[in-house]
Amino acid sequence: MQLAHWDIFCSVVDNYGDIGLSWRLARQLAQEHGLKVRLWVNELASFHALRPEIDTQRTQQWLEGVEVHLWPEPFPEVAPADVVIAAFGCRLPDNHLQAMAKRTPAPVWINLEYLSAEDWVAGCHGLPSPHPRLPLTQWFYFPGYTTDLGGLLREAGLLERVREFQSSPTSEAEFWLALGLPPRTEEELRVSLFAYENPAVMALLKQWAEGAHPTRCIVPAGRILEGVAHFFGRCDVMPRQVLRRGSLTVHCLPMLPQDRYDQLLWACDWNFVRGEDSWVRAQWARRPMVWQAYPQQDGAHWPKIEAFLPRYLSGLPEDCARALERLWRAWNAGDAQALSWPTVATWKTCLRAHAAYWAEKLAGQEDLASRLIRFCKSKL
Ligand code: TRH
Repeated sequence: MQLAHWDIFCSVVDNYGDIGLSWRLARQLAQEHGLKVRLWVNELASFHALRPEIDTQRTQQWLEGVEVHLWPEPFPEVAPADVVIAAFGCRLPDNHLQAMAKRTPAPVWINLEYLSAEDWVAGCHGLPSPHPRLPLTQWFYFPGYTTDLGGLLREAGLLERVREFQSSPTSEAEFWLALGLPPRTEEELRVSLFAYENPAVMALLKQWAEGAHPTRCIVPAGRILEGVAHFFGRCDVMPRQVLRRGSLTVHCLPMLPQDRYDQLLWACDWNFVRGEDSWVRAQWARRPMVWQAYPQQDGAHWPKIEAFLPRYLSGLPEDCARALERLWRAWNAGDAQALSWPTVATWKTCLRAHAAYWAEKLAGQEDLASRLIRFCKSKL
């Protein structure tokens, strides 16, 4: 088979998105396309947080058909694969680049970039970047929302599984039970909260606490927990702790295995997500979401928000779109004054229908893994 062997290199800098995405891609290439995939990761602790089956003491192991390697330093002499993916522009070991250059034919070398809805991305997707010294070309590959870009990660049958889960009261009830949460009541709102530190979290929790309807907020372990603890007058909170104030109940959970976290997004009425991978997953979840972009010091994340908002809001009634936009902006700016949950909450039904429409519309496009394979074949 052409291009049967793939290497994915992932350098975990901080957070979970890099390994979260690399893992999903590796698994999909192996399971759905029958490819032999090696995933090289420079540290296994983050991977273990998403996939507890990963043994952090082992330098080589198998998971769901993917050969997972701790990316050692120095890098051993390893025969390069047919396709080499440097996830998010990570730097490949020099000796491996040299081995790639000696190989005939040279591997198709991909720089898998971050997702952005900005216009400039279309001009860069698919561009070559020749190595300054070696006879090798790296290709820029940008995920994206339009057919001229690299697509979004989506496993086969994903939307069908989401729809089935959401239309089955038994699946949902079993899910909550397994998490140790009570069954949902008719009037209750369930929200998942995954976010970076955010000064506006106090205002958000206060608005839920003062709301007319009960809100149950599920918070997997992470950077927002300290703010949640402060709201309840505590220094910290423990996984499994349940906190109550007014109409609000908060369930603090340990970090969930990735597939289970995906289901949490399917099961909640609203999802607060961040970064890249949970943001994409929230879009597949067919439920309204609030996205916190990965904050960058120079404000480089704002153009990403500005580019995505009009795309996502298109088709919504004007007042509804503006209410959601204000909430997203306030959340990303950490602006407690500007944050108005009650205004957005009045649009609940409309926003839910829109989220389902958005997911179905996106799913009409070819997924990232299939497009990437076609792209690599075209570079042979
Ligand atoms: O962890 P993140 O903040 O990652 C970010 C982004 O990838 C960003 O682009 C990058 O530049 C920056 O890190 C350094 O958010 P993200 O992308 O949503 O990744 C989180 C992963 O964690 C995702 O795969 C879902 C997974 N997850 C679980 O498996 N269990 C959980 O309980 C939670 C909350 C998340």
